[in-house]
Amino acid sequence: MATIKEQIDLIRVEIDKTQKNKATNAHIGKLKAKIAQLKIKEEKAHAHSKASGGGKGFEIKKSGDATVALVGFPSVGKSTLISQVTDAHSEVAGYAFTTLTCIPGVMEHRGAKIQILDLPGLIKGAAEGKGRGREILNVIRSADMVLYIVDPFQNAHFDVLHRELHNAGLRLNESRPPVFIKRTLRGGIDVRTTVEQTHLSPEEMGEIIRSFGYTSAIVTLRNNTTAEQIVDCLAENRIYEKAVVAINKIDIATDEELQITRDSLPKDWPVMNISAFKGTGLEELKDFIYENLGFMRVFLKPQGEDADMEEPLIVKDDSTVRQICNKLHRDFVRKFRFGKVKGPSAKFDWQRVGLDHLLKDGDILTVIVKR
Ligand SMILES: Nc1nc2c(ncn2[C@@H]2O[C@H](COP(=O)(O)OP(=O)(O)OP(=O)(O)O)[C@@H](O)[C@H]2O)c(=O)[nH]1
Ligand SMILES: [Mg+2]
Repeated sequence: MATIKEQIDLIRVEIDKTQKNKATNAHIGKLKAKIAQLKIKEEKAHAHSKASGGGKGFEIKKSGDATVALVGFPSVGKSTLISQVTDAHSEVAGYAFTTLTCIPGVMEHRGAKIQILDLPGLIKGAAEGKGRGREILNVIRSADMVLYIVDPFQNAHFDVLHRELHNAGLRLNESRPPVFIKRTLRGGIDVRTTVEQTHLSPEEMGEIIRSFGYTSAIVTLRNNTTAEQIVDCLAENRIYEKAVVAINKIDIATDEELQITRDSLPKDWPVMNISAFKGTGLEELKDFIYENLGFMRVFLKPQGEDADMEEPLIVKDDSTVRQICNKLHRDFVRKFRFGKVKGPSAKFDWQRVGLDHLLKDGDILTVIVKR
């Protein structure tokens, strides 16, 4: 009997051998659904062996306003970088696998405290637990953003890594597919769509959905949906995360080598060039990280006092008054009466707002709570 991993590998080989076109889309979808199920089985088996004394995860305490995970092959310069931009010191050396555990550091920039995690060079097979891969992947999954470090002399590695993260359920710079599946008691698989479906027929969708144990469900589709998107919606371990890339070692790469590396990366991803060793581009990198994390500043004005214009609260740029309240004090949401806002999100100065009011960068906020 083949192990779960061998079964998954066999299916992957079959997917790779299958020509990708309209006629094979449903077949590939079924194979991917099968992989998703085998992985759920594998995770369960692993959790079981862990409970009986298996491997231990990296103990990482999240801190600061956001967490960024450094991801890259061995020797691309991850530790060199973290030692330059944070207060942490991580050993640097010219051989692979210098870093064996997760080393956290804090980078302070524009009022935000950003936790950066140095990780061992992730390698192929990590999703199956190779080279502490499972622990590394768990740290990446819980981060707010991935910062890929790419070495221009081994740029083929990006694809290998990216695929590894994809196999582990990480969807980087992708949005959650607009697919909604609701289990019902009877009626079979009822597909309702607002756009024309060219990838799969309703029967083919039904087959994938039934393979996840549903007999009746209402499926609502708002885009031309692929088999993989349906599987992503049904598999529970998908994580949608932001990712950016820094091409390192520009001090020893030619313009041509840098261009080739850039061309090997996804066209619409944020990318910049640095030399961690020489310190080139590192201030720009801090801005780049800050901006891609999507932060904004909210200034607080306690009732009857002046606003604190020195130390804004650093929050995600889609935050509402509720999120600010949660950050200030655990009782604030329960005791909330109303907020008052002056600034870009207010229609006029000191507009009265509720918990669901969306704030904007530079707002000044007063929160009024019940006594
Ligand atoms: N020329 C040059 N060398 C660099 C640069 N950044 C790192 N290096 C060198 O690359 C080698 C590996 O650097 P590390 O920072 O240890 O790499 P790592 O990614 O942490 O490697 P692992 O911990 O093994 O995964 C060291 O010899 C560094 O001095 C750079 O910007 N330019
Ligand atoms: Mg290292």
